Formats: sequence, structure tokens, C-alpha cells
Amino acid sequence: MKLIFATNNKNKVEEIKHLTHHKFEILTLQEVGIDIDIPEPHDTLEANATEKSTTIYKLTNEAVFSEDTGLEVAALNGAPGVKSARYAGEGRNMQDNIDKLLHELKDKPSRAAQFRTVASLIINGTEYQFEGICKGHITTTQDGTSGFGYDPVFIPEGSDITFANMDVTEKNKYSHRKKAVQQLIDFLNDYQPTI
Ligand code: ITT
Repeated sequence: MKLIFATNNKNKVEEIKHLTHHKFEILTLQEVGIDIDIPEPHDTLEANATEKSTTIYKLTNEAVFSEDTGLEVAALNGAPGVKSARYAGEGRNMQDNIDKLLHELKDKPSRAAQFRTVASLIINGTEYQFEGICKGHITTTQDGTSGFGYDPVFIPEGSDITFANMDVTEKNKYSHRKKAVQQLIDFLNDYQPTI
């Protein structure tokens, strides 16, 4: 069985290709010849995940999944959350986002944060969602060069190094994305289509 991963983020693909599964082959948008910028117009991770998987399902009519992820910081009332990619404003880069985050947290007593991933699977026209959360905290300075996004400033609970100091296998021991997509894979391994 083929399963398309509706994302344009190469780091997400690398993390997911490390997960073990039996029944299916995970294909990227590039591998199925789709080159579009998938819209993420909504104000929840759930709605954006649905938008991404639906967009690609309509184009392919094949089993497809997507995920939307946000960094939720308690002292910032859950920000940057669904706006994680654009926290410093449209047209700004990831370094700007990190700089803004560290600045906003400068005088806050709590640096508790979590990554939350909502994965959306569409198979035979029905959508299923799965959530994965990784709790941890934001560092005071950035550290490490692996991974992507906010990885240089996030230390997961149970570790003392940032995600950006881990390889993919180690990040996947803690990762929000791994938790959400592993549930999706377990679901598919037991999936019996109703005819
Ligand atoms: P899609 O094509 O899948 O939409 P994206 O890069 O736009 O990829 P998201 O909207 O899900 O991804 O994520 C919003 C931002 O949150 C993303 O640009 C990263 O900066 C950050 N982010 C997501 N997952 C992360 C992770 O595992 N580690 C660090 N930062 C992450």
C-alpha cells in the first residue's frame, strides 16, 4: 500500500522515514510529482492538518497523511502555537522566530513549553486524526545545529540537550511527531477497509 506524506518540509520526511512500519511505502510529494505550496490558513493545528491532507487527497485520490505542528509556551499563553512558522512576522526567517521567542521569555519565571503535532490521515474518503505531545522547556541560548525550526532552543523532558544536539533516532525517542505518526501507523497496521 502507498501512503503519501503531504508536506514540503524535508526534515519532517527524514524523521518519519526512520519509523518502522510493515504494510506501506511512504511517498513524498516530490516522489508523486506534486509541486504545490499547501495552504495553512486556519487558526488551529487540527484544521490546518485537515486542509493539507484534503488538498493532496483531492489531487491523488490515494491514502494521504499530513501533520501540523506548533510550539506552545505556557508563559506566552500557548504562543507561538499555530503561528510557529510566522512568529516574527510574514517574510521573516527561523532565526528571527527564535530571537523573538528568547526575547519574549527573557524575564519570565517559567520556560515550560511543548511541541504539539496533529496528524491527519485520509483513507478511503474518511479522515482520522492523531495527536502527539512532547513536553520540555526553552533554553536561554540556542545550542546545536541538527534538526530544524525551534530545535536549537528546546530541551525535551528526560534529556539535558536540545533537539538540535540529537540525531534523528534520538529525537524520535521524545518527539511529538513520532508519537502522532506512530499512532497513525499502528492504526493503519490494523486497518480493515469497510466495503
Ligand atoms: P508543512 O509543509 O508540513 O506544512 P511546515 O514547515 O510549514 O511544513 P508546520 O506548519 O507544521 O511545518 O510547522 C510550523 C513551524 O513549527 C515550522 O516551520 C518549524 O519552524 C516549527 N516546527 C515544527 N516541527 C518542529 C520540530 O519538530 N522541531 C522544531 N521546530 C518545529
